[in-house]
Amino acid sequence: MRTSTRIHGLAAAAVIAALAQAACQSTGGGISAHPHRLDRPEQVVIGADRWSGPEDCSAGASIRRTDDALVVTIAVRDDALVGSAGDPWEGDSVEIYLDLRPEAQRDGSYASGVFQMVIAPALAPEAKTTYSFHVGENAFHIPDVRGTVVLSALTDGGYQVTVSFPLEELARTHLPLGESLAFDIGVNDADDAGRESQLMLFGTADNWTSTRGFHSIAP
Ligand SMILES: [Ca+2]
Ligand SMILES: [Ca+2]
Repeated sequence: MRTSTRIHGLAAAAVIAALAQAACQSTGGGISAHPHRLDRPEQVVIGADRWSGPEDCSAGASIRRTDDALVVTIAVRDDALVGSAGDPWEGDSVEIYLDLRPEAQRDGSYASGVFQMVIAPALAPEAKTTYSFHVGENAFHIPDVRGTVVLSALTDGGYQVTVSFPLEELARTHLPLGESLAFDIGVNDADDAGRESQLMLFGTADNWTSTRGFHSIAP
């Protein structure tokens, strides 16, 4: 039984990896292929005076549920790709915010069922995509959602990130995905050294400590 369970788990992981790979390749980094856009001045929540327009930094994002996973794809346009040796949000990177609590329990706080993920794309052939999970200011770093597949690829004029969370592990680590969830997407832009600006799809620069700006959808 044990062996069979493990094989089933590995097979599911392989399917999720294949889905993430397909999502990463299918859109080719095109922002316009995605329903959610980060390209308006009012979405610049950090460094408004340093953001020079969509060609400086903008993004398109989609979030969808498959049989086994919650898949988030973010295509970023950025005129200069710069990583960070320190905190990942100080370099070019994206942020995913998820609140899996039932709607009636979404009170703005970071509690069980809420987390943030920061993903820094691989900017050189030998580099690795790096990511970390965070939750609010009281418990800064939390365990990974096991089996999460994180891919990044350089595109014409930017990069693309695809993250596939296995539903089974989301439920084990946080809460089961219900009919709706609240989410947000952020993009950090460094063009020289350190973050110059941050765009947020729905919320504010306080997203890391308050869920009030998240947006509810039925994925
Ligand atoms: Ca830029
Ligand atoms: Ca940049």
